Amino acid sequence: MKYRAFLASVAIVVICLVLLAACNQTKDTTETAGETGILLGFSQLGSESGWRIGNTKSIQEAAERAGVQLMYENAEQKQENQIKAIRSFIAYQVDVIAFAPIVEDGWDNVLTEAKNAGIPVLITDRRINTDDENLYAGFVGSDFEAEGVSAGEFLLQKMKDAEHVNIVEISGTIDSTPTRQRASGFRSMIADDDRFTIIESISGDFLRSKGKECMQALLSEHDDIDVLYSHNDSMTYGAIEAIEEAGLIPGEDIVIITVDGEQEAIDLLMEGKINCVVECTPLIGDSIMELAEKLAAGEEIPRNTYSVERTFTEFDDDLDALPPREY
Ligand code: GYE
Repeated sequence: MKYRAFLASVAIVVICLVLLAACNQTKDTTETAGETGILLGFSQLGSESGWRIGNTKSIQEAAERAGVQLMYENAEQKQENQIKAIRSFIAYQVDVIAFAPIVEDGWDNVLTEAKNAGIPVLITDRRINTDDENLYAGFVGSDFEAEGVSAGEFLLQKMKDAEHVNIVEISGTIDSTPTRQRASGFRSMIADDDRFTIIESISGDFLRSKGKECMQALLSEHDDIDVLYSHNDSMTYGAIEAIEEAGLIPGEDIVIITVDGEQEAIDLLMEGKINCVVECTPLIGDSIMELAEKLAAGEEIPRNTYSVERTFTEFDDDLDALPPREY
C-alpha cells in the first residue's frame, strides 16, 4: 500500500513537471515571435527611391499592427546580399520568407534551399524568372505591364493631333521586372502607330541622381525631344532639374510621363511640370502580412495578388480633392 502511494506521488510530480515545461515553452514562443507567433523574414532590395522608403515603412508598420515578428534585412541594391539574407532566414528557421527581388534571374538555388527547409516563400513587388514555379507560393504587388499600357494610353490621347512624336525613355534597373514590363506595356500601345519613335532609351537605375545625368546626356544628343517616359518618380525629379537647367519648360516643351505616384509627383502634375503620373502603390504591407499568416497556417494563397491602381493626368479634374499620398 505504502509503495503504491509512493508511485502515485511520483507520477503526480512528473505530470506537474511536464505541464510546467509545456507552459514555459508556449511562453517562450510568444515572447520571441510576436502576438501571432509568426516570424517573417523579409529581404528588402534597397532604399533607392521614395517609393522604396514608403514600401519599407508600409511593411514594418503592417507587421506591428498584425503582431507578426519581422526579421528585416536591407540588401543595399545587391542581389548577393538578398541571397545571404534569405540564407540567414533559413538558418533561423523563420515561418515564412518574403522578398522583393532586385532582378529576375538567379534565385533558383537559394529558393530550393528554402523549399528543402520547408519554409514557404512569398515574392513581393518585383518578380523572378524560374523554370520551377513551385519554388514560391505566390506574388503580391503591381501589374507593371498594365502600368506601361496606361502610360501609352495617355500618350495616344495627348498626341492625338500630332504628326510626329520623338520619345526618350529613362528606364529603371536593368533586368528587373518593372523595367521590362513598363517598357513592353508602353511599346504595345504605340507600336502600330508610326507617328511615334522612341529615339533613345537609357537606364537611370531608378535613382534621382542618375535620372538627372541621363536627361543631361539625352538633351545634349537630341534637340528634338517631344516626350520623356520615365520609369519612376525619383528619376523624373532629376530629369526635370536637367530640363530646367537646359532652359526648357518641363510639361510644355517636353511632355513628361512618370510612374509611382509619390506626393511630390502629384504636386508637380498640379504645377504642370508633369503631364501624367501612373500610380504604382508601395503600400502592400497589410496584404503581405495577410498572405504570410495564411502561409504560416499551411493554407494556400492566390498565385497573384495585384494592387488596385489608377492613373493621374493633366486631364483629370479631381486632383485638388485627392487625399494626401502616404508616400
Ligand atoms: O517603381 C521604383 C522603385 O519595384 C515598383 O522600384 C518598384 C520600383 C518603383 O525603385 O520607384
